[in-house]
Amino acid sequence: MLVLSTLLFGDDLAEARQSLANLDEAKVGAFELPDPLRMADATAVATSELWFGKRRPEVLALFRDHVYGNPPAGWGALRFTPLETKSAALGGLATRKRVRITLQEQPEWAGIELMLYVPNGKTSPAPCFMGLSFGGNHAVSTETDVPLSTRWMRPGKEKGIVDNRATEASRGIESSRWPLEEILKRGYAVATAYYGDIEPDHAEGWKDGVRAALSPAGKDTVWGESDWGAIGAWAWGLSRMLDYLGTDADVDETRCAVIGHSRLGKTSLWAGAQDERFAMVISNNSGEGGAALMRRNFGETTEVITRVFPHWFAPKYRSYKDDASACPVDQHMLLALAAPRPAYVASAAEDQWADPKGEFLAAMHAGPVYALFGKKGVGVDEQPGIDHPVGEAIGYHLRAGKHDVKLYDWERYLDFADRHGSGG
Ligand code: GTR
Repeated sequence: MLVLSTLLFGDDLAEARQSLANLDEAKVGAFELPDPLRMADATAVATSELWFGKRRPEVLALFRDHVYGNPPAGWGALRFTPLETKSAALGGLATRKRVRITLQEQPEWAGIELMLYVPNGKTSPAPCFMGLSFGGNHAVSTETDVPLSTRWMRPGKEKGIVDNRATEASRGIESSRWPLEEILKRGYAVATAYYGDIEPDHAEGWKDGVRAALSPAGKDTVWGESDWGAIGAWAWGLSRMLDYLGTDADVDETRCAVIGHSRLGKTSLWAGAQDERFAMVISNNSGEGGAALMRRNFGETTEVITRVFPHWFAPKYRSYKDDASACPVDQHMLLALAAPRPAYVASAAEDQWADPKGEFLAAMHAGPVYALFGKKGVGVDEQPGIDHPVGEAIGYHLRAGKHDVKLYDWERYLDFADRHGSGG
């Protein structure tokens, strides 16, 4: 253990620790989930009015105080600077725009470079899938005229990164996770940005991100127990991207789904929980700190995630490392914060680290909150088998294969969005 923690860090340490985590269903043990429909003072929540008026704000505040931290009270005016409009992108299928989103009062923060593809030939504003990427816009797109990101990137993890910077070799490396043509042909726009624009993903990354820019003490900030972490910052960035989309006549900002994979799936859930303008919330293999129940001792644990990635969460979250049952929330309540909007949770069969069953159970146990609105959640009470998508207001599937985003996942999300009236 000592060797692991001294020689390895970040993702490498997380991977090495997989061997130490429980991956045996028989050893999970019993646990009791907090009731999303019972107030802290034990009042039962039996109506959607009470949910919205009292319980939802309470649950949101609990997640802020205990897990992801509190966002800043304000950030002043935004500035949207158009960088490019290319009307015949992807062989004429789409118009590509790039826009820089900055804060007028915090010029030291370089801002978010949003890349938007809208399908050509539409007569009405397009619904949109939006999410952050691990490798930058040039990694999402296969178009060689998308400028390389110049920002800090994780070493080793993404291909073509040299000295923490993108190189030509990193073009398109994430394109299999973003099947742009399939999405656009179905009538949806796609909006994306590099997550490191908002905050570089390492323990000191906040000093070069929006958290330092918005903190009165800047780089000298000492974070309090319930202050926001990187996931909170990334989620904040998604909301600022949605602010921009609200000004773009090609996009219908009332039909924007927020999507993310893995740590960015944790982020999309948190963005969708806080910002009700996201019309749909999608978590792809988000695991611990995302869709997976924290009380289930399977795969990654609170102890591991807060040791390896301390900067992702509010410092308080680590206090639950030895006893998740002391935390006043669990992740089914995070999904419930999306209600009554459609939400989707996807797992992968070989991604045991993310605890597929714990992800399904969270989706299932969010159901009672959807029922307050007369909606059915996943509609089943047992995890479905591989490649058997289920669900009504809450979609769920367990894809064959590894931790990744595949075309299979996207086809399910597109069908789900079509079904819920977000159709292109
Ligand atoms: C792992 C981490 C997971 C997940 C993943 C990712 O190292 O343990 O929680 O977030 O990284 O984002 O790829």
